[in-house]
Amino acid sequence: MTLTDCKSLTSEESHIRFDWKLDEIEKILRGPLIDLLWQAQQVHRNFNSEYKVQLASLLSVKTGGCEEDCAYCSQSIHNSSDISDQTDFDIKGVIEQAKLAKEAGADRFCMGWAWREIREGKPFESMLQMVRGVKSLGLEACVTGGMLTDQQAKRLAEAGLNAYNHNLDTSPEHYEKIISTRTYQERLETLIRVRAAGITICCGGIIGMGETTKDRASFLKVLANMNPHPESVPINALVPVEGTPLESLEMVDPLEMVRMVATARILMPKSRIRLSAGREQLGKEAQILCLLAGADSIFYGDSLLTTSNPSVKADRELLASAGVKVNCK
Ligand code: SAM
Ligand code: DTB
Ligand code: SF4
Repeated sequence: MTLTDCKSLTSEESHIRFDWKLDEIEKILRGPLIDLLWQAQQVHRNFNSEYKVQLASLLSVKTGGCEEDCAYCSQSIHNSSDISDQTDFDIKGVIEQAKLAKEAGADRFCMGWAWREIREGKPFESMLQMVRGVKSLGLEACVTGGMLTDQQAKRLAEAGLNAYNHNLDTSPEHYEKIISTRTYQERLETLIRVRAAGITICCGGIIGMGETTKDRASFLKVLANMNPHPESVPINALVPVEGTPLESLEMVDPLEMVRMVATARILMPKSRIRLSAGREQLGKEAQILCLLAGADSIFYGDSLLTTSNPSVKADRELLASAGVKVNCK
């Protein structure tokens, strides 16, 4: 498939592939933006019957105090960001937040736990009850909580969990410059456990952490050669947080986000590509270009985990000005 061919996809080209080569991906990622956008749009429309944006709201259930040393993260004990440890075992309170998210129009409710792995006992039992509560509202439920055991994955599946978010964050090559306390291989094994339990995978990463274009291609290669592809792929732009080793990095060029989204769309035609952290810094026009490039999900709600997100009102206006429909069920 060449990027400069402005034609419709043939049936051969419409096959979903799991054997992408690094140089092919790099060529797509670096290609003329105008052709990249065209190609991504064709793939998107060819594989997805309607253009609808999924709205996923986020809530941090356990905030801060995390043992991992992710260089971008405000919640790591290795960093000196001003985030106080806080755990919310108040199941009713969490369900109440989910209800508000649903009333504001969300499809999916994602709950975050800042820790290395899911803890047995009260924390895990509360997590299961939260998942059941979110599901009872008719929302999709997603959890992100680090590593888990096969048994925990099974119990989450039984509670009705739709998706588990566990990011690879960057390329295998760049990874060790960002995190030392957990290996890439451990992340891949967690994803296999989630998949084996019958829960869909939400797996993506961050750009703007000092990686090269080749690193971005290499990161996308790992995702695109998973069979099946992750059902959701969050693409975050680094939000540089004070007190983290990456605090003084500059915000990534918005067009780099457009390129990442478009390439992810071409490689993983049916996955939900979520335009994630960093949207406040992107501006309206770049976000619309990302939608055009095939982003079909956003985090929706005034806050992410510890940083802010565009307001619900601003997002309603954005989606209306782009003329896209929301809600996926
Ligand atoms: N502790 C769990 C884990 O790491 O799997 C879940 C929470 S963690 C905060 C979820 C993801 O948020 C990270 O993997 C990373 O991709 C993204 N993230 C965290 N801080 C970020 C930042 N400052 N800018 C952009 N993305 C960020
Ligand atoms: C993902 O890829 N991005 C979300 C979600 N998964 C959990 C988190 C973004 C966090 C941004 C920084 C913060 O708010 O702390
Ligand atoms: Fe912990 Fe997740 Fe933050 Fe890493 S990204 S420090 S694992 S909360």
